[in-house]
Amino acid sequence: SNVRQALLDAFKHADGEYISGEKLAQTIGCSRTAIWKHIEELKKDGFQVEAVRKKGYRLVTPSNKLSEDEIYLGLQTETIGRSVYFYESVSSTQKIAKEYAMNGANHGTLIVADEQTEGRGRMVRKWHSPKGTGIWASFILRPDIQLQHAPQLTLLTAVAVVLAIKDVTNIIPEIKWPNDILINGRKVCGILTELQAEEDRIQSVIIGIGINVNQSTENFSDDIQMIATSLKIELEQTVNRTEIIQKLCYYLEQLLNLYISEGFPPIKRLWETYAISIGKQITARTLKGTFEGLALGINDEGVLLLKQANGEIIEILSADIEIK
Ligand code: BTX
Repeated sequence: SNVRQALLDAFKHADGEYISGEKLAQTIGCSRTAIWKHIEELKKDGFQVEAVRKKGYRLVTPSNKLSEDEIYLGLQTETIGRSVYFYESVSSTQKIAKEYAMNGANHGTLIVADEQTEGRGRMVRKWHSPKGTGIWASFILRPDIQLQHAPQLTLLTAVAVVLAIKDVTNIIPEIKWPNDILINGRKVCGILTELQAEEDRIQSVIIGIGINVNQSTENFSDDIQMIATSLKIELEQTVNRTEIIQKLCYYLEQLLNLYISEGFPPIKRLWETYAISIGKQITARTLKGTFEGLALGINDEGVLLLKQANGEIIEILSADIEIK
């Protein structure tokens, strides 16, 4: 509601200081009883509000719950994330996003869930998405680009994720081509890009992003415990998911604007800044077979160039990469 949003805004501006009920009522333009009622509701929703006689109210910590209100509040964008839909639990945000896209959802629409029961990776792999700990999000984009350029959006998204994590935590993650974001060699985020096209025109691109934020090691299932990490594990403190989502929206919008106006080269340069696989000996497992060689870099299409032992340079469109 409006009062609720105004209240959150006021607390945000107060920056952890007390504000009296009277002042709140005045600024927001409602009764003190209404303020009290809305504060009770915030508490029910997991916000920690402290009330002290003669001082007033204070938001102790931003809640670590996700909500449409909170995401919307600190958003610094014009399109990305402006329409945001939050779900407590879904099968997969990709599936929901596809339904929204088919029903005409705007460019920039964001679907976020607190839990996914059937989170997916590439090639029908599973994506572990336990409740209350990560960011399980899908963005609907409607970029005016050619079909064959769509993989560039995965690389663009990887850069946006890196910058968002860097801003909030000061950790600088690394990108492993094409879609893994690693910290200390372990996967903190995966990106899944799916297209809906008619002939060679893109109807929509659904970009799925899974970021491990507040998991502890025990929260990871046995099969991924050795390969996965979370921001909390790396930083040794809880990280606010809403802030990461807001930054992610911000950088996605900035980078998309840059991409639309100047093409892929500036995105490629940024991507290369954070990429780890380049210049290394790698093994690439593709649907067509396994290839080994030196990763030379990516070309202007975002395709990985691999120099084999015999000197032949091959293009890798999609693969799982192992760095030696
Ligand atoms: P991927 O195929 O590159 O990676 C999948 C592999 O990563 C799995 O086989 C497993 O080994 C490992 N893995 C699974 N869960 C995790 C995890 N939480 N952290 C680290 N490693 C893990 C990557 O695919 C693309 C993932 C996209 C996920 C988002 S979440 C929102 C959206 N909805 C949805 O269903 N998928 C996307």
